[in-house]
Amino acid sequence: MELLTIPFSHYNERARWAMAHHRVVAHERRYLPMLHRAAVARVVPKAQRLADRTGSGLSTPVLVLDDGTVINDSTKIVRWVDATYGTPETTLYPAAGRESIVALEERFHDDIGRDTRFLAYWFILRDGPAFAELVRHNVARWQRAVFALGAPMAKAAMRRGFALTQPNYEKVRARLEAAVQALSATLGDRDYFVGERFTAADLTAAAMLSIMVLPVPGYGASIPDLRGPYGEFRDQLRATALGKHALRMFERHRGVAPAGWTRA
Ligand SMILES: N[C@@H](CCC(=O)N[C@@H](CS)C(=O)NCC(=O)O)C(=O)O
Repeated sequence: MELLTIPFSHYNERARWAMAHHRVVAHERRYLPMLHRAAVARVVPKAQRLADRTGSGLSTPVLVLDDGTVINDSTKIVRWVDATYGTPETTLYPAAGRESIVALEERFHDDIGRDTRFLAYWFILRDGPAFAELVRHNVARWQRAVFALGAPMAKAAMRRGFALTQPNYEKVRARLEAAVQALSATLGDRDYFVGERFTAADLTAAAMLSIMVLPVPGYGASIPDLRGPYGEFRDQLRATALGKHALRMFERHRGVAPAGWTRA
């Protein structure tokens, strides 16, 4: 099977992590933002291109099964992988906690994920060397060449697409800080969000926060050292209960890509 990704995106990390958890192997086809659109349009049928609260109809990740079935949403991918490969011991949705897990997952995906993505783009687009490094280490040479030509246009499109303005930055940062505080209080000093084991709620919380607490062990893309305002905000979040939970989940449960995982 194939997984189409924007490699450094946390929605993609979420799908990769669920696959690694169940030792499911794929060929990962990695694209830079904007270049992903043509690749996704080639495999996702028109009727299946549905925008949601966070992504366009051409968003990544997209999982293409060997029989041609296309699953183009990280939540659906996590559920499909778990239903297909999970056992009562390994499932990310143990029956006893399922309802709470699904509710938490939705909140992490819709709210935390949207805001951490905004902030990651906000910070990285203001740090030329870090952005160049992100591009250099994560995709094939032809994409780097195309991107070098179109970089100013692509950056402008991302600024427009995510409405990266100063007032929005202030609003999103305050909203994320409040959400992190509330979720830290919900978690308290427990290791996991639901019950005594690792579930899809923990995986999604950690994946959605990951790009704001990097580096974390096992992340499926190469991320530059975060300096300046990005690094300062990262340090602030790593000190919260939610930030510590994310680091703990990556340390304990992320592992490396299963043998046989390939990338282009
Ligand atoms: N609800 C989708 C959202 C995914 C999403 O927003 N993906 C971003 C990664 S940064 C993306 O591909 N954005 C580009 C686009 O929407 O065209 C999911 O969970 O898979």
